[in-house]
Amino acid sequence: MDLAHKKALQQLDAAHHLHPFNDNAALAKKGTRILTRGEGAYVWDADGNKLLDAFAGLWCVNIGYGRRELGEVASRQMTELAYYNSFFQCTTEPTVRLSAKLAELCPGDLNHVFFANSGSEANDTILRMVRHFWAVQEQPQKNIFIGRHNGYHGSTVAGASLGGMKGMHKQGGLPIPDIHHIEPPFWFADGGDLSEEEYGRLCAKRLEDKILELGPERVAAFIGEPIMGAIGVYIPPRNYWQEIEKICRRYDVLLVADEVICGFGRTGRWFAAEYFDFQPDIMTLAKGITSGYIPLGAVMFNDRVAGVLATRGGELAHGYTYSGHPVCAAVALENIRILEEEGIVQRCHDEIGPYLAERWKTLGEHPLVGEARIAGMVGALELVPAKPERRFFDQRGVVGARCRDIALEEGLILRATYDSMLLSPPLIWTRAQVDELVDKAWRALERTAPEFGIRRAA
Ligand code: PXG
Repeated sequence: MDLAHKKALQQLDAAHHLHPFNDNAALAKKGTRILTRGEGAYVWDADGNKLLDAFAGLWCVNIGYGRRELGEVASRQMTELAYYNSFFQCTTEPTVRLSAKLAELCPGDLNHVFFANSGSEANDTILRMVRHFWAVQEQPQKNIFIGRHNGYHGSTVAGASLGGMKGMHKQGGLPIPDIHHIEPPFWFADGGDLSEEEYGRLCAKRLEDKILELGPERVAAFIGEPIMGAIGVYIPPRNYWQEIEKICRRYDVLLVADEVICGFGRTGRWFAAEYFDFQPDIMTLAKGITSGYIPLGAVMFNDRVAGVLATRGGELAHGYTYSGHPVCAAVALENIRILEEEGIVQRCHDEIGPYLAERWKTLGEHPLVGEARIAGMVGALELVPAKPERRFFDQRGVVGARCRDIALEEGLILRATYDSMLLSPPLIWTRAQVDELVDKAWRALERTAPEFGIRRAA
């Protein structure tokens, strides 16, 4: 793209487009980065830079960029039947097929689906569906959701309320009533000298304490990301989710796993519920369900919830124009076909995941890195001022942002949350791309460290 064309687009963007989660005044001055093309593991920007995308867009491009098959099925479906709704007792073939496919893929008896267009909408659906589930069983007071501080469940009113991002709560009068939060597991900051198992039990106990404080007859559901993504890839102790599951069963609290980031292979298993070996009653899906090629979200729910809704629920007064959109469903089916037939999830589990983990951990040897954590194909580097102390920089986020910018100059897209450098690549990476990541990330660390008075490795 020539410079004049790029500048013209940037000016129009600055004049007319409010970007999500952005300081828009600063962005307008600097000029938006315009992406023009994607192929496999790489994207290109308007200046012609080829960038290794270690973040899969926004945790979503699981099969990588540029798979023509997805465009082809979308085109075919748009030509055949571009749209029909699933209201009015109607449906379409791709939507039916996707429902059955999801029921087959999801663990246990998560055999039922409600379609939305995003993870946020799916979580809004869950809030209403769960409260309705208890209300029709003569327990309308059992309406409290417990989430976690710093959790992320989307940007809609319910999604942002279920999430525990303080900055989001400040805007728009959130959280809405009857949503509470507990501290999440984050061993690096909070684990002290506890063993992984002790720490896992302690963190799960926070849920039990909160349920008892509120009264089990008031608590409808607990919602959490199996691995917390946006806040910085917090990977819980191995036993955490099993302990959480026991507590939910003990007090008859529904267990909701928000698998928007973790689903569709991110951990080397189809779902993180399998990675951590627990069984949710409800699951939120989005992102990897279509590898981000087209918007789609879904709520998976189990036979128990479905049974109550079917026998006592009456009409669920809830639905989106595009619930079960046939084009989105066709694209999701094709995405899942590729993941299955090309053995992509299995390969992450058996081969590329372990290789990525081994190489990612070597970055932990850098003086700027306090912890290199990873689970399957999702990880983080925690940048610290004084290794081996597990302590943050006084002003959080400055070093991380600088490291991210330098990585970009090196041709690598990493995301920074505060001073955690986040990794979530497409699942189709080769060993050569893992090596390229580690080389570029190491160079970024080497260039970042001295700017903040921290020594280089070499
Ligand atoms: N749940 C989880 C766990 C998510 O990560 C959502 C729900 C909401 O999905 P939608 O499709 O409505 O965006 C998400 C989304 C970030 C970032 O900065 C993360 C997300 C979205 C935007 C930014 O890491 N995750």
